[in-house]
Amino acid sequence: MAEIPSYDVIILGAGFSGCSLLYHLRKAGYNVHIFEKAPCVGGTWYWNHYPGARVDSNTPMYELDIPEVYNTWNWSQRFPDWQELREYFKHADKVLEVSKDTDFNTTITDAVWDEVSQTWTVTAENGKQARAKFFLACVGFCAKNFTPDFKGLSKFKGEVYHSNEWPEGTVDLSGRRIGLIGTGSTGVQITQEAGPVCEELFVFQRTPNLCLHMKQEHYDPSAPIDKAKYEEYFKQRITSFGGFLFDFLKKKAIEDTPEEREKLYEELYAQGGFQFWVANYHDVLLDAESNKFAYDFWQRKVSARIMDPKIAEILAPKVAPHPFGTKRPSLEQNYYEQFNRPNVHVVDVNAEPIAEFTENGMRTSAGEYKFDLLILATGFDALTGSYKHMNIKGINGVDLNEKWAEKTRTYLGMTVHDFPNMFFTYGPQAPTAFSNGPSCIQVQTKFILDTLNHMRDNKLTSFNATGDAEMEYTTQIGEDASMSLFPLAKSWYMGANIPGKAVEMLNYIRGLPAYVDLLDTVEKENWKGVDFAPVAVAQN
Ligand code: NA7
Repeated sequence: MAEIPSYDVIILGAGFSGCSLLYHLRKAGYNVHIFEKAPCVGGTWYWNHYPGARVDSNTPMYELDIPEVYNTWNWSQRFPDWQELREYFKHADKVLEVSKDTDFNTTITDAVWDEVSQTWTVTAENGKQARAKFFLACVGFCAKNFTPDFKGLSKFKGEVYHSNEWPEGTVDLSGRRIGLIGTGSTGVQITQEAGPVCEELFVFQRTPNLCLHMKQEHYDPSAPIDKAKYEEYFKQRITSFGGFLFDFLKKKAIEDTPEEREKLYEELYAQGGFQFWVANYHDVLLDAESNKFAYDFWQRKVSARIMDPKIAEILAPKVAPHPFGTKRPSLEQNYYEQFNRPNVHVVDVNAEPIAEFTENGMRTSAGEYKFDLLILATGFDALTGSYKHMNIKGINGVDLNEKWAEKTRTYLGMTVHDFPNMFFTYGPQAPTAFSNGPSCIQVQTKFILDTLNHMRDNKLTSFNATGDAEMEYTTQIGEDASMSLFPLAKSWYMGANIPGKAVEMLNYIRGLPAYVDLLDTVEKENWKGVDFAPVAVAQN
């Protein structure tokens, strides 16, 4: 075998997870190397820079729990935009020297486990190879774009961009005639930017987004901040369901009078952010009646902001399109007001389905809409899709994507049976979609570090989650979902946004504290569900 660089740990991706793991593993004495497709550190915030791109998790909770980074960084916004997030990652890189141990512009296509040497070999598109004992896939949960198979799309003569492949530099939206497909958080953010400056904007909506008010705040970056409190914040954030400093109430909605509920909803709504979602009554995502109370409040609030009642009925219908919060509610600043402008139109593609694209726009069953810029805010093959461009092969050449084709199976949302010494972070069957990213990553980083240290201390060569543990964990994910309202929405949480993809809960829905307890128990019980014995070489 030709000599190729060899490390203790190879990480794919230099976003929050990659930076967190690099920092902690390096500190523990491991020799770590990152491969990153982008030209710089930043993960999702390198790729997402369409007009208005902004995080929906609030600072200072949306950041790494690394003192060297947070002690030397102050945010200027409660919900930073992509420009500030890119600056943050530049800063993190400078402080942590991530670049020193990273190959940028390098897309790994293959990762193959070798039974004899008990190592992973990764191969990049450019032919570069490397080997390591541990392989950590930190590729993010929204890494594979989704563009629906629209009839005649190639006929369209104007510019076309998927939000996730936005060209560097600005595409000026001023004076443009824009067609925008999709009303997830991306579509909402783009609408807010385009509405005030474009000539005309057609927003093609399939499902209304039940958006919450962002309540943006701007901070004075030079104002003194008590960073001494941060260590406590980071401990506290992993004790709440969503990885924030707020949490669900202990009671059910029905335990309060209508007046008490109204008062609470008003307070939560006024706070802005995700409070109305994950600091609500604890049964809001489990009980249809509790959910309806919340939805009805939301509908009244939002429809009052839209001047035309017909448009209000499309954007905030009296009957909920799905239970509130079972598809991701986005945060908005003035989204609904855009539709009070004469140049901004919502087109309900359920009432008038998309027929085909034309040279000058798109035809629905009701007629042709003309525009010169088409924005596809049509989302991602979320969670499992992030691995689809890679051949990840475990014991006996078993292929990860083939294994997951019919049903996703993991242990702890971080490992897969027969893929020894491999972890993935912030991915399928973890609290990913319901957790503030850096909080979930904080928890997973600790578990990965503890596992590697356990193996080093005990001179163990490889670990492999057992098939039984994987089956039990995966079954539990499905059972939990069936007791909730989530299956009632066609969402990427359930893989239901991608035609042909298995519809199944792809997230751990018990919340971050339960996940922390589970990982602690696994460790205390000597890594229950994991075999550390050397894996047998295939006999056939
Ligand atoms: P999302 O949230 O997946 O939104 C995609 C949008 O595109 C959504 O409104 C979809 O409607 C719409 N869509 C997808 N396919 C079609 C077709 N064929 N016709 C019409 N409309 C379609 O992606 P985002 O980029 O906004 O956000 C992704 C995540 O990034 C976000 O949740 C945050 O966690 C950060 P649908 O709702 O499926 O009816």
